[in-house]
Order: sequence, then C-alpha cells, then structure tokens
Amino acid sequence: SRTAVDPQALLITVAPTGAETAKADFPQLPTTLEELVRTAQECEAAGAGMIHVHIRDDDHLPTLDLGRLTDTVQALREGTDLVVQLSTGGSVHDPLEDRLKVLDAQPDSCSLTMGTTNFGDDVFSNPWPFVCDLYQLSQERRVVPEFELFDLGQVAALHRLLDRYGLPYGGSVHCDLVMGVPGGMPGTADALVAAVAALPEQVTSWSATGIGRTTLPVALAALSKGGHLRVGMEDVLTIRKGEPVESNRQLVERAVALGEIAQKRPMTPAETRSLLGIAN
Ligand code: KMH
Ligand code: ZN
Repeated sequence: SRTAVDPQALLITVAPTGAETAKADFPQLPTTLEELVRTAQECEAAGAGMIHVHIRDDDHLPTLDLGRLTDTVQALREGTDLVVQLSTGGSVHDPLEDRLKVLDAQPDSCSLTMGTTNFGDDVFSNPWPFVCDLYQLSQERRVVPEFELFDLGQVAALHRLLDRYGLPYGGSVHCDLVMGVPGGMPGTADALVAAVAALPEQVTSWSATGIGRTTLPVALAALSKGGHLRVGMEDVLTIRKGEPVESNRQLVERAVALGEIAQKRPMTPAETRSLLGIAN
C-alpha cells in the first residue's frame, strides 16, 4: 500500500530538453549527457522531484538510441535521486516500434500519451492499439507510466484504458495535462477545470504544463485546483515576454516560488516515489 503523501508537498517535474528545439537556436538547451546530468542536479537542488527525459545524438538531434538511453538512465541515477522518466513520445518522426523499445532502458517511469494529436504542422501519432501495447508493456516491465493528456478526448481514452487493462504497475495513476499545444486543448483555466473534472476516479495525482505563453495561466490554475507542476525548456523558452530562459533551474525556481505562494513546499524525490508507487 502507498504511504500517504503530505498534501502540502508539490511535485515539480522538470522537462529540460524535449525534441522540438534546435541546439543551434537555443544553446542553453541541455543536449549532451554532461549538460543533462548537470541540469538535473541543479534542478534537484532547486526542488524538482522527477525529470522527464528526451535525449539527443552527437549532432544534438533527437534520438531514441537504446544504448544512449540506458547510459542516460544510469548517469541520472548515479548523479541524482530524481525519479527518471523517459519520454516514449520521442519526436514526431520516431517510429512506434522504437518508442516501445524505450522501456528496454528500464527507467522508473515512462510517458504514455493517450491519443493522436495535431502538433503544430505535424502529427504526434498515438493510435489506440499502440497506446494499449505500450501500457501493457509498462505493466510487464514494471515501469510506472505518466499519462500525457493533450486533449479532453484523451481523458476519455484513459477511462477506457484503465477499465480494460486495470491499474498501472505500482498501483498509482499519475497524469500530466499538456496544454496549449497548437492542435490540443487550450492552455486556459477553463480547459484545465474541465479536464480535471473529467479525470477517471482511479487517478491519484496529476500535474499540468502549459506550452509557451500558456505556462503561467496553466501553472496558476493547476495550483488552485490542487495539482502538481511540470516546467522546463521542453515546454517554454521565455521566462517572460521577450526574455529567453537562462536555465531549467530558473523555471524550477519559479515553480517553487509559485508553490510557496500557495503554501506548498517542493516534494522530495523519495516522496515522489511514494506518490507514484515507484519501488525505492
Ligand atoms: N515531442 C512530442 C512530439 C512525450 O514526451 O511523451 C511528444 C512528447 C510527449 O514530448
Ligand atoms: Zn516530452
């Protein structure tokens, strides 16, 4: 059974890299293993409990290379206590087979997007049979999924998935609302309230993130509804209008400050493990 988690503890997940931004356009983006581990350490010290990881190759391009993913999980475990979540979303160009193989790197957690989404001019493909295969694989491999919800229809898909295949490994159900993607639900308080109201009863915790200029409205709405926060350069590249983000730590520090206003304190990695049902 899960240990009760302090209701005043706020989980801050950092998503430091993503797959969409080019290093050449944004040199602060952590793309090498060394940069990623240093970023993770800084963000952990600032108050993050979990890291959502996309990796890059030697040319700083997105990759799902299994050797690199495995080395990354190991390096993050050695260098930090953060819960390590690997993205199974990858980039919009990654084949579904490669995205399933991400679980071979044995992360603590994996992202699992609940449906296909228009993603700017691209399509982020998550056909239902793939969602089911990835979910069952996460149960087999004992990897705790984080359900990524880009749209209200994906909340309905989560009901179907849990009804059909039961609870995730570990027994917790943690979701992340990814709002404000052009093609997904808007990053507004109204949309957040609607999505949270529609979550399945099995959900034990949720976070939210708003892309780009929706980052603050979504964070403030999430805090007021009792949710957790995801922040990082995967989702936003400016700290305020016209001012580029200097580091992921800066975004984590801002999340901690927002949490303090809401009388929350950062959740530790150990508490995050307890929240998500991840074995120590
Ligand atoms: N890069 C996006 C196409 C995830 O990490 O699972 C998908 C994404 C979601 O970032
Ligand atoms: Zn991602």
